[in-house]
Amino acid sequence: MFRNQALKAWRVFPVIIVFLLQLSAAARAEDGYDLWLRYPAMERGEARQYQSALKRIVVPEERSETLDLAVAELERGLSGMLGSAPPVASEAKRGGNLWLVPGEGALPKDAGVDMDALGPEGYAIRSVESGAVIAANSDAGVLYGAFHFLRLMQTRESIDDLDIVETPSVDVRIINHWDNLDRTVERGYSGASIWDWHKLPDYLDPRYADYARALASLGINGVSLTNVNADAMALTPAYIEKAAALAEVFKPYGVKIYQTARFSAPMEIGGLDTADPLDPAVRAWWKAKADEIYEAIPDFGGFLVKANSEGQPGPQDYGRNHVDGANMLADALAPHGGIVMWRAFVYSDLNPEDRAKQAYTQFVPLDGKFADNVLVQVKNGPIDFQPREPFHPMFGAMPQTPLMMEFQITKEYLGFATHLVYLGGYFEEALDADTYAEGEGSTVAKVVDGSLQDVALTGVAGVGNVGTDRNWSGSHFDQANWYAFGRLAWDVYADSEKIAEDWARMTFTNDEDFVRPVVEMMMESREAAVNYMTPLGLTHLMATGHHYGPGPWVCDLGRPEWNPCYYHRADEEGIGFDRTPTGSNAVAQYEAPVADIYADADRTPENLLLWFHRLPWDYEMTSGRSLWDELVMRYTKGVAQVREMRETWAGLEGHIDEERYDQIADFLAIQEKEAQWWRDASIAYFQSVSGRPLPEGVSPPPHDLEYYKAISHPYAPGHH
Ligand code: BDP
Repeated sequence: MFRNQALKAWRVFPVIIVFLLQLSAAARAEDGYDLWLRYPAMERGEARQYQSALKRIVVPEERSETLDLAVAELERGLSGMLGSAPPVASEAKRGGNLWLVPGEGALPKDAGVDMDALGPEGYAIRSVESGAVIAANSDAGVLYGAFHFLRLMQTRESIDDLDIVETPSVDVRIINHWDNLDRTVERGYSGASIWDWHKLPDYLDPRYADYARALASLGINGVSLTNVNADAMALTPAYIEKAAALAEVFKPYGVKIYQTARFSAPMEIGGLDTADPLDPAVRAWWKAKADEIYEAIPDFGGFLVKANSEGQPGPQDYGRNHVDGANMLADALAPHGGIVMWRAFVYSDLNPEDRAKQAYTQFVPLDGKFADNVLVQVKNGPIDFQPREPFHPMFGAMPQTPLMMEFQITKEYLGFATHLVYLGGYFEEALDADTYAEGEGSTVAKVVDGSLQDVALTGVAGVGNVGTDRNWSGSHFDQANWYAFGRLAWDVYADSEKIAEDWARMTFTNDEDFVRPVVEMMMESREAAVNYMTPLGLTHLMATGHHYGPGPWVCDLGRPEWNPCYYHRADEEGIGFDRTPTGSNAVAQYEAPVADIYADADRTPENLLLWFHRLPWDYEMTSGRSLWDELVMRYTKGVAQVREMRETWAGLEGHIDEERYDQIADFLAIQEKEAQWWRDASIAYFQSVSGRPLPEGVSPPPHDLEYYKAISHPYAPGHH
């Protein structure tokens, strides 16, 4: 008997070891590094429907590195999901072929793909009699198609009867890194910069290729490497060589490298005594610099420039304007096919004009004067990535100038990495806004994709949220914001809820009991943040500098527009910024009827009310409550919404791996604590100015205003 038991133990032992090894591998895999590209095994029944259609991957024998990547991705995805990948072949057989077709030549006869309609980066995925084709005019297009095909399987959609045609809405789909050369990241909340400049060009961190792969999975085709508050050193030969090494890694993924150009670089690294854009020596310096860069990086994308804003140098330092500055750089890049992304985020403390008006005032008169290879990059709203802003009035107002959208993916003003705030709806709200520039239906999306005003060059930029954190984005849910950005940059008309659903399925599980509540929670999360931070159109109430936590009481900083008081203007009479004709008249920068609606408090959407209007505390809201009571209720509601999010999450334990589950649960607890802090501090402050009692049943802040004012976080991240 003893012998028997021993024998059995020996038999069981290896099984246990294998099991433990598998467990630890699974645990290792679920640290978020794999993003939405996880490809976990399907259940056998689920796999069956796909297996029979995937007997071989048919691809030309001679193929580029990019096509190799497409094949490798399919192999990786299919072996992960189905247990094994079909063989790669150069000949099709009777059934079960998945063709990768770069260019018309190799198309099966019955494919019926209109290749002309696909343009340079689009792709088609079509079922044919003996399988399916992924066809594109470029290898990058095939790679995008391969990712799309895998997504169908990842989200358990059918791959029978496919007839998908995808072309990107815009030409330039780019992540703007605000990364400094010392590896700090301005407004970065996910560790250090992923660019290890010190070890470049000789050491290529494997993360670079993993990053490029994730970008390609979304169709993102550009990254600008460094901070818009630029360091001229990035343009020195040593750093050009480093950037060239990165460009080599990114190229097969269809991703171009761009650089930020400090306007005063000719002085700082060129030894000139001016950076005047009309000075021939300055112009010659930039031309030579562009030649030098293209020598090292033949597919270099171009420059991103922040000029004459927040203390950055620019053409106005020499009495010139944005056109003079942008066109000088554009001239230098044009012979190489490069572009300039010239940012419209400009305002000055010396200018008493309402900050929300300054960009429009400076740029709109310059319409039509920019060179063909210049894109003017405009933030979604007229101030600065606030939890809610109206759309930027420049959209639609410069019919002869390509305007590029700039979103912020990193959550500078939305709770950093620990708050769960899904930005898909935020981005969509901006794109869907109707400018009325050419009559009803003139959405921002149509301005951005060039269909409204027929501009030649188009783009969407997102300020990235990627760093050295193992999970890339600082939190698992912040990956969704990167993901949603990419999908909306590809298709500016895409639905942010569908994107959230795809992301949740790919990132976590297809379990409906998980997906449904999670998508719902994501869709509500942004409103929750608006409520506990800046309800009813309030804006920029964050603490000074680092923007972490509330600071509505800050009124005495040197520059007017650094002060939350500048934005909320609360006193015992009322609250809000009058941007109607009786105030700054910023509403006049919008087309009719938008301008008329925003000028009328009764017609302005309540969620933008205090952005455009200064109103008495007893102004009656649609709820029937006074403005004061409504404000308090909104703050309170924001906290309740986060509490509900926490409860939702608590109900999902066991649906996903413990590692990610736990971190998300902990972060939601932080979010609730901080939402409460925002609410209490804001109510304490606004009550100190309004002098009004809290509505019945609402609990007062547990501390007095002085307590909240004294909270300080000098080392909050992302502030450099
Ligand atoms: C603001 C950030 C600041 C950036 C600036 C910009 O606070 O760090 O430099 O935008 O976009 O949101 O240039």
